[in-house]
Amino acid sequence: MSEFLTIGEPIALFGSEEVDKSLKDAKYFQKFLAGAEVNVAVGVSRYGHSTQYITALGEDPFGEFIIDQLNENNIGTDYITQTGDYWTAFQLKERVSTGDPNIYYFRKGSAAAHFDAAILDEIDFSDVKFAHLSGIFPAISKNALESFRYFITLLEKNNIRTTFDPNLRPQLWESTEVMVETINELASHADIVLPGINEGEILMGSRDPEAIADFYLANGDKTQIVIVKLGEKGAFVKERNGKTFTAEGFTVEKVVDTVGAGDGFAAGLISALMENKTLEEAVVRANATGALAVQTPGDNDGYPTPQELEVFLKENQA
Ligand code: KDG
Repeated sequence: MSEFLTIGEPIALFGSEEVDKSLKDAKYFQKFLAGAEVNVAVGVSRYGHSTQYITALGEDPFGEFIIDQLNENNIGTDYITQTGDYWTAFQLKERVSTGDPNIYYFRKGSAAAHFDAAILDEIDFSDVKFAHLSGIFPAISKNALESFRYFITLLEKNNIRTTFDPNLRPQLWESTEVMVETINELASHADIVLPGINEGEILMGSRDPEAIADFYLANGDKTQIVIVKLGEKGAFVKERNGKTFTAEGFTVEKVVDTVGAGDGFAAGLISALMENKTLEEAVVRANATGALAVQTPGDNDGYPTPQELEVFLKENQA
């Protein structure tokens, strides 16, 4: 029994320790737990909430590494299956001094791509307050997409509140058209949709945050809130009742790695809403978690505990 659930593909990440060196020349790497949805689970768990992470892993060293990492982060593994037939995914990441790093995936045909949806029927939804969904898991295989759709029907049947982050990964989809159509259809099932401003442009053709929000409010009757992530500028929020606000981002002195900031944003938002904070407070926590995330080399190693968040807000809030 857990307050929070998510489904995804976890990845063993090897991040280069050498700044601005291509992977061809880099020699030294650090190993981390990665994967957009598992990042969110790490963030929510670090804020003190019980979580379960749903996936399939290989019976291999990376699968074992991921189980160890989930245990260390207090993330439940009740709905994880392991198979000797397929490998656990991994990825290599360059380190850059500015902008987003290049990432190379080794995930095609992975254990998660062969996820067996039968495990979804074993989920105990009784204490679940929130589920987080992202556009990555449904992109990794046709089987994962079908399992994802089935998971959505179970969430709807059990009246579970959901967030959906499009997390566009064009290299995982057969075409941009299929990606856009599928992501927007999946988004229509979410209570809260969390597009980034660049993603909004690809998904509905505008960089105007309010136009993006209006698009997702019209896209699905179920959607009550759209939060457009504006990077270091913070986030624009629009609710179904027409209320809008912008929450300013936090200034970060040194950005080490931008990957994982969006997942940290989701973790901050979800954890705060589970604690019955107001939407405004939740978006401040979301921005703060994203700002802390970019100051460390892994995806999720910068996500704070409640005490660390308090210190950060004290030092950084006007
Ligand atoms: O959001 C972070 C993810 O991009 C990273 O951890 C790897 O899940 C991943 C992906 O598919 O990009």
